[in-house]
Amino acid sequence: MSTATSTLTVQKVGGRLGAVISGVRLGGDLPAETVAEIRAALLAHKVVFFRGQDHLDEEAHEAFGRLLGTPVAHPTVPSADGRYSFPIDSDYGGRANQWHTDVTFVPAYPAFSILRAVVIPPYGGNTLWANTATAYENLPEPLRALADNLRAVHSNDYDYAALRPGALPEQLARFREIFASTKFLTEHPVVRVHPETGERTLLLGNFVQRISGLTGADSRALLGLFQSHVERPENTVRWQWQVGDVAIWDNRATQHYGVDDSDDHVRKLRRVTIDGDVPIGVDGRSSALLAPESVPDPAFGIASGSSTEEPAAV
Ligand SMILES: O=C(O)CCC(=O)C(=O)O
Ligand SMILES: [Fe+2]
Repeated sequence: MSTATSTLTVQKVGGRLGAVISGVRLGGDLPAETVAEIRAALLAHKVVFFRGQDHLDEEAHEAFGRLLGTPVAHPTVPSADGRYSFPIDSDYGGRANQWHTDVTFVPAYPAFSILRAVVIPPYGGNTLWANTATAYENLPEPLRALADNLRAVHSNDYDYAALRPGALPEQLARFREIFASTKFLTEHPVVRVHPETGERTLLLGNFVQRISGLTGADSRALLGLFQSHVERPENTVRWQWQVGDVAIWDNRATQHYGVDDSDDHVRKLRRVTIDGDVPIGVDGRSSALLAPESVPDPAFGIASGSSTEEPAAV
């Protein structure tokens, strides 16, 4: 399917999600009408791809991001160069080969991520995305009803060492000292009502530790069950990167997975994340920060007091 709009062409690449947008040079100076078209395509297709955006540097990448919202820093990984742009770099052992939604260990996790390919290996290193709205929609009714009533605890303090048996000691140290320097625990509804489209989405992924109120064994069984519906091949799209590609995903309606199959070849991407709001479940209840009790950075909706949402911190 291809739809021509005033300036852009949007071409679906997967049945459930994914579209290539052509006819646009991304940057901070796009007209509001073009930004509105990109945003509409992004909400409809969940992940959109742009080829040939080699002109973008860190600054222009961020400037384009500002057209979609406010860029946010990672809650625990400090920026080396004072930018919001975050490196996804094979040199740092940075492999994202777990199904996840970005930064769900804080309440108001990012709405969008914008990933730009800088160095791409000669083979492998594709990224997969899954549609968490169709994953929910295609569940049998009794499972949808069950999911609607569950909440789950997400944390950045996941079992990194066990997931990476080959990790070097310095990579494990980096994980502990940086990524998990502040241990966040956030309870989210398992079904999030999308704030812009109203769709119900499954809010899971690798930061989930357990389902609230269940034993570890019951949690694992149910998480495996729901997650298997997210990961079904029909529910995913796969992107083979070229240098200069940009992918933008709706982080509230997708999970993604960076395939770690390019051996020791260098792979470098940069990611800019755009702020999101605190999720709300089908019962109207918001997500809640369980730990830490006070955090300095209000950018993730984790500072209590001034928010109009239900207090996030408990
Ligand atoms: O390396 C990849 O393909 C995915 C990286 C990732 O998870 C992200 O940019 O959020
Ligand atoms: Fe990610």
